[in-house]
Amino acid sequence: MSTSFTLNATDGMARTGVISTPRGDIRTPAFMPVGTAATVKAMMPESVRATGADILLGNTYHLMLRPTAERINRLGGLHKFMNWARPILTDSGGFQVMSLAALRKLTENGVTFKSHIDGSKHEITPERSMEIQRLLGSDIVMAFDECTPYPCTEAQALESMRLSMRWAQRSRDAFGDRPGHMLFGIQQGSVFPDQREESAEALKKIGFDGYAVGGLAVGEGQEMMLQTLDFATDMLPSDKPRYLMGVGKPDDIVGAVKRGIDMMDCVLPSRSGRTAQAWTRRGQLNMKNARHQDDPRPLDEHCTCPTCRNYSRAYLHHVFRAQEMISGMLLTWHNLHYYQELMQGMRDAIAAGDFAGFEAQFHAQRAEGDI
Ligand code: PRF
Ligand code: ZN
Repeated sequence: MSTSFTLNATDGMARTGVISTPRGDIRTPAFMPVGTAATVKAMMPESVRATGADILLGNTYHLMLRPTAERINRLGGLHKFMNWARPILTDSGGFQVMSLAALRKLTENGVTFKSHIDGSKHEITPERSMEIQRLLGSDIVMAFDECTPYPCTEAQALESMRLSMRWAQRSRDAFGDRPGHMLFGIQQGSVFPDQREESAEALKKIGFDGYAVGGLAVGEGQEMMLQTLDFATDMLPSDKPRYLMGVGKPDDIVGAVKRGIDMMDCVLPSRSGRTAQAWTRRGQLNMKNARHQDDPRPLDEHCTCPTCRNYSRAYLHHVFRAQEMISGMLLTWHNLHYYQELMQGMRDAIAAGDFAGFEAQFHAQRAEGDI
């Protein structure tokens, strides 16, 4: 069985469609919860599905170190291992090496580093990354790249982007022909239009099943990120999925979809759930705050998630203060539900040809604030 991407409607640059895979459909624009260590922290997989997620993100870097890709493969692959039967996209490892590992060394061949867990020495090359993602059983495999740091000079960005494009070709060659699985290339080039163009042309020439925008949300700020997307997204083929890596806050996501992005991932809804941050239509709430301690209302009276249907702000405040595990569980569930509802709202608005109306309402509700 094969994979496909079908666009159902467009509204300006915004698009809605479906990526079909043997493990299920992915409705786009899609938000992918992050399941780094073979778990979306604090959530059972069936609960993640209940929030509306069609696909999860997993990480080459973490899983190769613990419990190792070979062990997961022997145990029947990542889907079976973590009890998630639907599609999984895996990141290729380089980005996580650069942000987490010690003694990193980048060469033409790949990257060597010491594990952040036990200090053991490892190497990832484009070929090894493809092998690990195959052993995991990933449905959407990411090419091996270097995420160019920000800020950097134009010369540094160019050198880094060209290395990533050579690695993209090696990733393509090593991936081979694997029906039912997709390989995505990753555009780099920092905030420079000519470099983004060169990168897009190199990737298109190699040919991928989807195209990611990498190297953004790395400190340039929202305005610069959206300015870069204004030109970068349109350089990528319109008949293939476009994935913005590691983004973001709800307003970043709305801005990215407006500019033609189909997929995103971010730790924010799950991570912030464990630090008492809740995301709602009216913005961000900090459940640590003493103002919630006598409040019998839910986080959001219009939210249909189990947290909002069954628990008060006073309870959420209490269990966070008492360091009870249910605190992270309830807030993560709500946050993931809110993110998925945001995506569904955008899919519906694009299908109805009223993304502008959706965007206006989104910003108006946030401007009202918590009441
Ligand atoms: N490359 C890869 N993974 C990533 C990024 C990237 O540029 C980013 C940048 N926001 C997040 N995750 N491979
Ligand atoms: Zn809720």
